[in-house]
Amino acid sequence: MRVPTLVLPMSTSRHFQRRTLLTAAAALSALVLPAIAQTKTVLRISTPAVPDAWHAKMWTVFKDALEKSAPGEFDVQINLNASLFKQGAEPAAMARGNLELTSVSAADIAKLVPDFSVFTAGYMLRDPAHQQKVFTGTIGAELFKTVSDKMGITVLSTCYLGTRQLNLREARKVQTPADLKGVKLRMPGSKDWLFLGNALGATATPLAFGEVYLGLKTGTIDGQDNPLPSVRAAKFYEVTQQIVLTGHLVDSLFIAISNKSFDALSAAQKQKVRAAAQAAASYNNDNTVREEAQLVEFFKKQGLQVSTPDVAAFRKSVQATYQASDYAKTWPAGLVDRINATR
Ligand code: KDO
Repeated sequence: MRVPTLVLPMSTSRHFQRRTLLTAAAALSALVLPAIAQTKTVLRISTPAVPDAWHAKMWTVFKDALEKSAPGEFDVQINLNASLFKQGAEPAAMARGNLELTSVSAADIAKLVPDFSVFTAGYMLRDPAHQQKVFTGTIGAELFKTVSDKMGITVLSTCYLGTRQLNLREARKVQTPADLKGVKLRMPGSKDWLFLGNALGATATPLAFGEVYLGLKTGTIDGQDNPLPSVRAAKFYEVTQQIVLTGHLVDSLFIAISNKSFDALSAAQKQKVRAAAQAAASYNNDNTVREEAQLVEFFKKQGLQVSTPDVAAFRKSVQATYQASDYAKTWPAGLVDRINATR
C-alpha cells in the first residue's frame, strides 16, 4: 500500500520549511546558549571595604588581570561595602558554596585556626617587609596548609592593610596605655580584636566597619583603630579630632579562594588566578605603603591633631599582656621566636 504524500503548494511548503527551521534554531540556541554562558566560571567576591580603599580597588586589578590572561573564561563579580555578606561572615559563606573569593583577616582565620591568632597580637610583625617575608616563607606555607585543611580555602596572596593607629573623636593627651583608661574604643567584632583593644588600655567595644562613621559622629564610641589609608578612604577624619601614632598592628588581609572553586579550575587557570591575586596584592601594597607616608600631612591639613605617644611603653605593655594571657600558652612552641628571627 502506498502512503499518500501530502503535497503542499510551493509557497506554503517554503513557508513551512522556514518556520520549522526557525523553531529548530530557537530550540537549539535555548539549549546551547546557556551552556556557552555556563562555561564562564563565576567568581563572587565580598568585602566590607569602601570603594576608595586600595584593598577595594585591588579587586578591579584582579578582574582586569584575569580578563587579560584568560579572556572570557571568568565572570568576576565584585561586591564592596559588605553588600553581599557582612564583615566576618565571608569564610562561612565560602564553606557553604555561596562565595568564591574574599580578603580574610588574621582574626577571622584565628576563629578556626587558633595558631593564627599570633598575627592578631599587637607589635608582632615589624613592618610590611617583615610581613611579606613571614607569609611567603616557611611560616606562611605551614600555616596556610592548616588554613586550607581546616577552612577549605586557599590563600593566594598577602595584602598589607596598613599599620593600625588610634583615631579619637575628641583630642586628649595619650602617652601610655594608662591614658586610654575609659576610652570606648571600637574594634571589629571578634574576641581577638577586642583583646587587642583592651590590651591597648582602652575599653574595647565591637562594631561592624560600616557603622563606625556614624558611631564616631554621634558619639556612641570615643574612637576607633585603623590604618591611615582606611581612615582616609572611609572619611573617619571628618568626624574625629586626633590620630595617635601607636602603630600597634601591622595588619594583613589574605586574598583567599574556596577550595571547591579552586579545585574545579584547570592547572593553567589556577596559575592565572594566582597571578591575578598577586597583581592585586602588589597594587594594594605599593599604594598603601606610598600613601601611609603622606597621610600625616593630609590629616593635619584637615585640622586633626596627629600625636606620637610613647610607643615603647605601648609595645612593652601590650606584649606583656599577651605573654600573660592564654594566647602565649596556645601558640605553637617557638613560633614567636621564628617570626622574630625572620629577616
Ligand atoms: C575594621 O573593621 O576595622 C577593618 O580594618 C578590619 C579588617 O580586617 C578589614 O575587615 C577591614 O576593616 C575592611 O576591609 C574595611 O576596610
